[in-house]
Amino acid sequence: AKRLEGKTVLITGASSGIGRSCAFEFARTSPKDLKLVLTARRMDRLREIAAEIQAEVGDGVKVLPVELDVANPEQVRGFVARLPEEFRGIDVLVNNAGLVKGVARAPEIAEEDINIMFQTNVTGLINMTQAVLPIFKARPGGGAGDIINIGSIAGRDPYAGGSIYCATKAAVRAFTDALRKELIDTRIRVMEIDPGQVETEFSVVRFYGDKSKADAVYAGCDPLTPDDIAEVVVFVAGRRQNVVVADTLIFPSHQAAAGVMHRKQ
Ligand code: NDP
Ligand code: 8X3
Repeated sequence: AKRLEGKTVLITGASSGIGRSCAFEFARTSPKDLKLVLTARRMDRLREIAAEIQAEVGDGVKVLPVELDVANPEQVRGFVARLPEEFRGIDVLVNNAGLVKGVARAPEIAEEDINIMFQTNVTGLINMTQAVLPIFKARPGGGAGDIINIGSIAGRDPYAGGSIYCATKAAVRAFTDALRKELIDTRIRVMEIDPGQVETEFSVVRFYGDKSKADAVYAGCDPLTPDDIAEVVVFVAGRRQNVVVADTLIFPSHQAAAGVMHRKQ
């Protein structure tokens, strides 16, 4: 907890699921002195989450909800400069915003779905990283700060009906690994956390709002909760500065690959 004291943490996609859980987990782990910048498109959700966090942990944590569409490069470009000065010294960037659309096979995938997945999961994550890196690089000794990218088992184990989503997460992995190499002469830690099956709004988004199709994904399974992933995110951010938890893969116990899932009958 001490290692996170005084830090400013920026989370993308904090309005739901893993990002929301990360906000709570950082606040609970470092309730005395922490700043949280929570971003997503849905401001009403972010405001509620900010109020809930504040009610739970009090004034030691300052929470700033900010509307940000990571798929909009212009919004991302101006984002850091628009932050109030007390929130600008970002120490930890959690690149979590992401989504999947549909289960179509390659010939049938809608162009719109291809674009939104790449613009959010890949270009958005890259643009956010570019927006925040100058703050990290300005620190003494070549720079310091944490970039925590949320990848997926889908980036390592591509499956039928997920070609685009899997390709976006493979791209995240390649970008993460290359960036870690580029920043080898700094104290900037570039880390990736790859969840397996987590029950969030992810499948509701995948099935365009059809809750019954989303629920079927988790039928007979005991998926991870977003809090399970948030605990790992906060763990890696809280290690001694010289410790880089570069790469993590997290499954629920019934899962052993993207499509290897034991279901109760
Ligand atoms: P949720 O749908 O619950 O949350 C996704 C978050 O991303 C929301 O807060 C949403 O906010 C935000 N988001 C989506 N598009 C944008 C955008 N253009 N700009 C800003 N924010 C955006 O899903 P999860 O919590 O499961 O997903 C979080 C991450 O975890 C994603 O990167 C996903 O790929 C990854 N992941 C999920 C797994 C799972 O099984 N659930 C497994 C492995 C990885 P809003 O709509 O308000 O903008
Ligand atoms: C989410 C996991 O396997 O449903 O990234 O695509 S999967």
